[in-house]
Amino acid sequence: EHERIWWKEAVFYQVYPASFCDSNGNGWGDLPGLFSKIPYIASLGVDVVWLSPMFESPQIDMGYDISNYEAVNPSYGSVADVEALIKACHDSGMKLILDLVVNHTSDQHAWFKESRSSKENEKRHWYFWRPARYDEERRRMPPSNYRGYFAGSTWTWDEHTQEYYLHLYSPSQPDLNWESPTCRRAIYDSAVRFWLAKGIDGFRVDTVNKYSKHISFPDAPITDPTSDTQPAPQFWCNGPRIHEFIRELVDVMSEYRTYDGKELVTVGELSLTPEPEKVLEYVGREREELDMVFQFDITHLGQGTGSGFQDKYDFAEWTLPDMKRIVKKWQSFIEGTDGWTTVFNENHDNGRSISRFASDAPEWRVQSAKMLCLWLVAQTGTLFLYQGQEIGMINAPREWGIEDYKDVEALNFWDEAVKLAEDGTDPTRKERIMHGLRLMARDHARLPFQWDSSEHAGFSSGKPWMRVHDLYKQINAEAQEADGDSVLEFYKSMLKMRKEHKDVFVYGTFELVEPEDVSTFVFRKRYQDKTALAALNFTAFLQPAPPLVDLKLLVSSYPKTNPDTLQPFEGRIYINY
Ligand code: TEU
Repeated sequence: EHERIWWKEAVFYQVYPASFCDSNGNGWGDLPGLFSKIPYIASLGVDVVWLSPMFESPQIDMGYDISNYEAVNPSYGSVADVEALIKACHDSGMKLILDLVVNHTSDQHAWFKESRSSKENEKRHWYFWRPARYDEERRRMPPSNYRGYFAGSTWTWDEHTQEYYLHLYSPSQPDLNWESPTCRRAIYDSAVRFWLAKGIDGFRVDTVNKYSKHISFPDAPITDPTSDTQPAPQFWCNGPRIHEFIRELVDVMSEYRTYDGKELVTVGELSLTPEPEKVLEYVGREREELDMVFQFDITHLGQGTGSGFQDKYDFAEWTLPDMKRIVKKWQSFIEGTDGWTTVFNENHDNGRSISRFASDAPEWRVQSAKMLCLWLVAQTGTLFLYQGQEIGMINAPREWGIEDYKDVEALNFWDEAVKLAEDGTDPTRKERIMHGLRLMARDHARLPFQWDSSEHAGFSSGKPWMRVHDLYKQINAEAQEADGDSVLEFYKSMLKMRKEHKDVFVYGTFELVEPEDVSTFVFRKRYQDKTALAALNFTAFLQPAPPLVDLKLLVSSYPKTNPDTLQPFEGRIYINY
């Protein structure tokens, strides 16, 4: 029996500010734009808004490269706009959490500018600086052979002080050195206390398992002989002091409360950690670390795993039983443990779920959206939605070329593929990576929100920073608000239904029916004597419906159902009470 806590039952809604709503026509979403849409978000049945970074930033990684934690990027607005937003959320009965990005700063942050100014600077050790190595021919080499997330080495040479600095992401995102107590104190005061004192209700904690590293930075074994960099998460992920650091951070947070007097909520981003026992170390209640984490097995479906994450965009076929095993693994995670789990299939770092997991073909995309909605609402754990998911937004059209993609990660993988194809190392790589990007690039989630059928989808009166989807006249919020059969109205009523039946949906135990069936995903939820059965057709063909004993239909994603047959991409839920 899991303790009942408000955030377990809450629905979270992620806003990516650049792409949500632009109030001043400069083509960038902004905080006044978001402010104007608070009634819309509240009308969905959302409890907590998670706002992705709106801090001062040169925007090399869309704000995950912060140059000042205590300022808002001018393109988004001001600190006063955040204060107004906090109040607007609270007045609508919603909480607001911000992104806490403290594994790294921007190279434009004053801390890094000082750190790089000289070896004697007092902030030198706030980042990881290491001398070069030299090969037999006296050629300069980085301190270790690590590959970073965005293709390329994790080390960049600094001419001025003649040393390398570490960055797991782009060279403009140097990693902070959490080993330094003065650095940690500065992080707490600037990134954490500054915003908690303004009344936010918690944090989504970026890259939460990378603050502690093996700081001798040994070379990684060579798993990809074609590359001079190698995946090395064992040396910079889940490091030896990670739990000590998180506990210290959480202690700072516990000085504060939510606006209605409850405990703050934290959700950590836990990449590269597939082991349930390791995840439990972060979220077990008795550990007093994080409330919950995003574990990413589900969004890895389709990502290539070959020799490490350099194959992320080299699409790998997957089957429905693979998806079921992943869902089962994280649904049963809470059984017999004091940990909690999260339910999601989209965020700003992934392609749209309809395009990846079901079908975005014109004849099936609405049904796919509703079926995936049932997949989400019937699962145990805290539910997270990403902006636009509730209107069934889909990936950018296949015809778009690489020039329409903006993300540093997509562009770096593309450049690398071009190089490896042209020098003959991997002749078909370009085509394969483009295929992977069309399905899984982070860009798809960053297309402007489709508000209505007016120019630029009602997102902005000016030219948007990212191209608007060609289909915005067919897929937009305004059209769906007026239509009882729309994806939007379906989401609203399903979020209500989830709460009405929260025993079985939020807290119930999970069991797969026919785990090896490749066409339908059927699962049973139980809570004491209550049972629910979800039956989801993941194909464009008729499929047999599961046999029912003592169950009655609660909802179907189709207006008319046939007891024995699931229609294409139909989803249904039955209950016994
Ligand atoms: O992502 C962290 C991360 O390590 C990956 O899980 C993520 O999939 C990313 O897309 C790399 O492939 C967080 C943010 O969510 C992401 O947007 C940032 O780029 C990253 O941190 C760096 O701050």
